[in-house]
Parts: sequence; C-alpha cells; structure tokens
Amino acid sequence: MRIHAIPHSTNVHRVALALGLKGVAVDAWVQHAPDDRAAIRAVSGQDLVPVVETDDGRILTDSMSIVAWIDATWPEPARLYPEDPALRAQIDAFITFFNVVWKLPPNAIEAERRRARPDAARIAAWVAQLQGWQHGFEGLLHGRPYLFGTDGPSAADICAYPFLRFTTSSDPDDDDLFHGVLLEHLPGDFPDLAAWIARMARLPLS
Ligand SMILES: N[C@@H](CCC(=O)N[C@@H](CS)C(=O)NCC(=O)O)C(=O)O
Repeated sequence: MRIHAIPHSTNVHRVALALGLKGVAVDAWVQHAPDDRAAIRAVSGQDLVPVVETDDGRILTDSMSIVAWIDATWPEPARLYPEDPALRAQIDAFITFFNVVWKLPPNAIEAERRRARPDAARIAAWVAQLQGWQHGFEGLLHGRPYLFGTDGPSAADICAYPFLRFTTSSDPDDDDLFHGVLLEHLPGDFPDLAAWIARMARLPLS
C-alpha cells in the first residue's frame, strides 16, 4: 500500500491513526509539496490528500471512507465502526456532523481572514459557535475515555482528534492558517477533552 500525503495534514493523520491501531504497515508514505498537486491529480483525478493506492490497484480518496475501508479489511484487533446498530448509527451521525457542520466555522474564519478587510463581527459569530461545540465534546467525554464510551477509540475519535488536538497542542513548524485558527479559538477550560487529547496522542501511528 502507498499513501499520498502533505505535511501536517489532519485528514492524513486520521488514516495514519487507523492503520496504527490495526498494526498495518505502509510500503511508502509519498510526501508532496502542498502547493504542487500535479502528482496527486495524476494518481487520483483530484487534488486532495489522503490518497491510498491499494495492493490490488485501487485508488481510494476521502479520509473517513478510507478509515471505513481499513476497518473492513483488517477487523482485528478491534472494530473502529462497532457492529451494534445503535452505536454505529450514533458514530455515523457524529462523523457527518463533524465533517459537514463542525468544519464550517473554522473554514469560514480562515476564508474571512484571507480577505483584504476581514469582517470582525462575522468572525466573532463563528468563533462563538466553535467554542460552544467544545462544551459538547467535553460532555461526551465526561466519565469515559472515548467519545462514544467504547472500550477503545472508535471511528468518531479518529475523525475528530486530528482537529480537536489543537485545543492543547501544536507543531512548531506547522504554519497552516486553518490550524492557526483552531489553535487560536479552541483552547478553554476542558479537562476531559484535554485528557482525551493526551490519551489519543499515545496511540500508535502507522
Ligand atoms: N474530504 C476529504 C478532504 C481532504 C482534504 O481537504 N485534504 C486537505 C489536507 S488535510 C487537502 O488536501 N487540502 C488541499 C487543498 O485544499 O488544496 C478527506 O476527508 O480526505
């Protein structure tokens, strides 16, 4: 298996976590420059990472679809998508919320900050939304180690951690503006969220 990546990619981080939990080795991590997507486009027909080239010649895109493929291909040692239908439905709904709804405010803040004259009131409204949701994650982690109370991390934890980790941690050489938005606006008094970030940071990466 070969995986195409760019440095500091949150969506690539999801895939590295899922493979690490499954103990699956990758033949090659192919690192690309963020401003040159030609090789990624040539392989996959689109510009975004991660892109997986499977051993049987398939090309996979979209991080959580790749995580679902990893879980189905290597069910051991533990399922990332639980078989219990009710729990599975909750986790699927969380992933949809995270990818479709949660990402909107930080993306909008980033886009606004790139404008010549950013609108401070619009940014403040998005910041309030982002900070409000932090209380929801803190609630989900109250009295349990993972977002949905599973014994180990589920696909929900893998989905959210590469983004929510900016609540308490950063990489010194990461100058990505979207990550800067998270670093600026996620921190707060969230002890259970902070403990979860520390717990997730100890998991193996492929
Ligand atoms: N839905 C895709 C989104 C992938 C994505 O946005 N990847 C980022 C890196 S974290 C990227 O390649 N961005 C390049 C760009 O926006 O030009 C997924 O989950 O894999």
